[in-house]
Amino acid sequence: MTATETNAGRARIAEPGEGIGLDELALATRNHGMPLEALRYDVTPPGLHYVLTHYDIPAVDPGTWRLEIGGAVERSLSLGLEELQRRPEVSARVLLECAGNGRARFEPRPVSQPWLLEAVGTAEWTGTPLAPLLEEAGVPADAVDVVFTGADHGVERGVEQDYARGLPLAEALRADALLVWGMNGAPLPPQHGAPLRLIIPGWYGMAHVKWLQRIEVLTRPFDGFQNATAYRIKVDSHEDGEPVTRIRPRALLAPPGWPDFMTRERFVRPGPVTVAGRAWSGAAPVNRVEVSTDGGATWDDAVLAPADPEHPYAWRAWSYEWTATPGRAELLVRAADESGDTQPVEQEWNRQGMANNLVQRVPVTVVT
Ligand SMILES: Nc1nc2c(c(=O)[nH]1)N[C@H]1C(S)=C(S)[C@@H](COP(=O)(O)O)O[C@H]1N2
Ligand SMILES: [Mo]
Repeated sequence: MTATETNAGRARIAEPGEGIGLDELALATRNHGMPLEALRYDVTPPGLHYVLTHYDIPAVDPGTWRLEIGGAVERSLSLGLEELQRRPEVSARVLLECAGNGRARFEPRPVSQPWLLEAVGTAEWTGTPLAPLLEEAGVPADAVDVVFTGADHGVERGVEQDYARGLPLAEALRADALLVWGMNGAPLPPQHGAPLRLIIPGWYGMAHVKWLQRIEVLTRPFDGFQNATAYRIKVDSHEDGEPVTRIRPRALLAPPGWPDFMTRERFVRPGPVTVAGRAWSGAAPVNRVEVSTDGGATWDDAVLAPADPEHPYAWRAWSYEWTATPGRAELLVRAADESGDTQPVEQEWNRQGMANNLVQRVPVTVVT
């Protein structure tokens, strides 16, 4: 039997009222989110950063591993980890967010990794710039895309593949595109792509290829599964759809007070409550965060931490002073960025559940 016969080619949409299934639960236990209380940290502590792996974490021996750079280049390069680590070293604080963040909030629900809102984290990544390596290999004038291939292998909607993503050449040549071997001052952990991964600040998670082993320059657009079939924003399955690229604006709040163990419902006491969280956008700097404490009827500006020019692709802290009065309240938060983009209050559905930056709603009971 071929892989194609074992699997349907199309993404499945849940039936109306269909609960999360065991297959989605299996994905959710492998791929964990960042608990929202961790929004308090500038840099997400080890183990709290979200994880998303399509197939298995591959076994890679860093001693024998090599990075191959080839395709339409003037000279192919092959580099071991130590050779890479002798190159100029830089660190950058960069936020990652999975393009599927918010998927399980869509109605109807696209069946895949059922993220609520936690598929996000900010790390300090250490490595070396990609562009000088591409220049050493020699990029031809008619180059279009650069393809990054990981050491992980699997089958997805019937298509057997190594995880591979193409990136437009201009993005790959950005001075802040990095090949990294370190995370938060320690070696890159297995689940985050050891020994080497790509970091392309501002893009949704799928572009930051982990367990990187091959970089290929193409003189045509890459038509592999993760670009041509997956990561497309489309409503009808027959459309080509728009490719998923940069992170849309989003603000999240760390739910205040204390939770109920089972329902995660929140409780606070009456009086002053500081509501705080983080905001980000991959296209342009965030310039406004607004909070509603009445279910979206009225909005008020939150206080945004000063912009940090050292870390343009990290998240930004914000806070809001709320005076809680007994009864039920619903907290909402939304961010806008300098490009004029903001978060929708009503869902803008697509069939793969991509880039859903619908505003967060947190019901809170104010107890006396
Ligand atoms: N090789 C490889 N790279 C990958 C993936 C993968 O499955 N295989 N998942 C991508 C996706 S969808 C996301 S959201 C990010 C997650 O990175 P993290 O697990 O370090 O948070 O890695 C990306 N890079
Ligand atoms: Mo992702």
